[in-house]
Amino acid sequence: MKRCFITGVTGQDGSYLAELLLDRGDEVHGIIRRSSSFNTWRIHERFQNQDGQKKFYLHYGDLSDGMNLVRLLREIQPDYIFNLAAQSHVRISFDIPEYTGEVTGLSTLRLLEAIRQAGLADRVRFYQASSSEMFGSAPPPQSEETPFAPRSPYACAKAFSYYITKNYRESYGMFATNGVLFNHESPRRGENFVTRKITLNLARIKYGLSDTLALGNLDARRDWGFARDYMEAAVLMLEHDYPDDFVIATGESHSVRELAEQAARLLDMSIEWNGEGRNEVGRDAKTGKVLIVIDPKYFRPAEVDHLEGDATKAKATLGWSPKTSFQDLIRMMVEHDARECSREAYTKRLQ
Ligand code: NAP
Ligand code: G4F
Repeated sequence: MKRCFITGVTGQDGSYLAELLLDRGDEVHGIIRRSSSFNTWRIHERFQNQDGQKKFYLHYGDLSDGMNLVRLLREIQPDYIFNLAAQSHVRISFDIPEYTGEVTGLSTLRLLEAIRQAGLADRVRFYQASSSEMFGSAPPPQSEETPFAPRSPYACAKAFSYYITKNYRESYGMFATNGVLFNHESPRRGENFVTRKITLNLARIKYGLSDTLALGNLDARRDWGFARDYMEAAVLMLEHDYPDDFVIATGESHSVRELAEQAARLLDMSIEWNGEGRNEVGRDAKTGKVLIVIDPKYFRPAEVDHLEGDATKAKATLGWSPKTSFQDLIRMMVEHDARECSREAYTKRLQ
């Protein structure tokens, strides 16, 4: 049984990771922020009614509060620390660059220092949620050997976190590992990331809950995997004999346009594209109705055009490989969102 400490437990990855660890019989401690709206929906249903077997504990905390982190680590004495907390939205990082640098970058240093202050540097295993966004404009396929070329305040902050994690490994001999994860999605993905935005909003259109979906760059390509598969990799990294840096990816990329077409097909709609640039629209081929429009507010000041990872090292060293295909992932998300929208449409009809 391992005692695990997760920052970002209320997020997509944190909720899958907590489940995986609890299912193995581990004890899980997560930090949650006091926020104006209740933000525990991903973990609320799953872990609230503890059955006596599951050891899940939530503590108030914030990555910007170092003293609190030291106190929590002293009290909890974790074996594993997973640092998943971040301002994780790339587009939004251009609006709040300083805040993103503080939370997504500097806070990793704060947590690593808290580990030292709590006297845990010799025994704790630390996982840093690094990101394929750090590769930025570097051409695909990207692997552990690819030099970083970050294109956003978010990616720059993640690069700082990556290097400081490596630095604490080299300077203090800490077991500190970077998981450099390519995009991973699920029905629990935040609604303003492009996969979920598409599956949810096309389902809303299908059930008459909205009219159109506004998107930005349709031609960006991403390597999209399933979040739970990727959290399995995070656990394997901390169970490995030594700390290191690992790329986690499917090795396959698709454009935003292909993603929208695939999601629409699963909802029995077929998209036909007309026009160019900002005037391009996606119409329902059967009815001619406009389903998708372009809104420049979703363009980024600097875009990452093509991410496609090479996870050969993780496969060879950790024995990890993705279990879920792109098609199955999008199907899972569309089915989830269609169910939710159908229920909402039914309730509206009754009112
Ligand atoms: P997410 O759903 O946006 O979750 C982010 C988490 O960080 C939330 O639990 C959030 O808490 C927490 N958080 C934000 N600021 C905090 C602060 N100041 N103090 C404490 N907690 C704070 O992100 P995700 O998709 O699960 O990703 C997890 C991590 O992996 C992130 O670091 C992300 O940058 C990185 N990553 C993600 C991907 C991906 O494709 N998903 C790929 C590579 C790397 P609240 O609920 O209170 O907001
Ligand atoms: O879904 P996205 O916002 O994800 P992005 O920027 O790749 O970042 C995600 O993956 C990273 C790993 O590489 C994580 F580190 C990060 O935390 C986050 O989880 O956008 C994907 C692509 C972009 O090229 C974007 O320009 O989709 C394009 N896009 C087109 N229309 C859109 C939209 N993105 C969003 N969010 N919303 C749109 O309307």
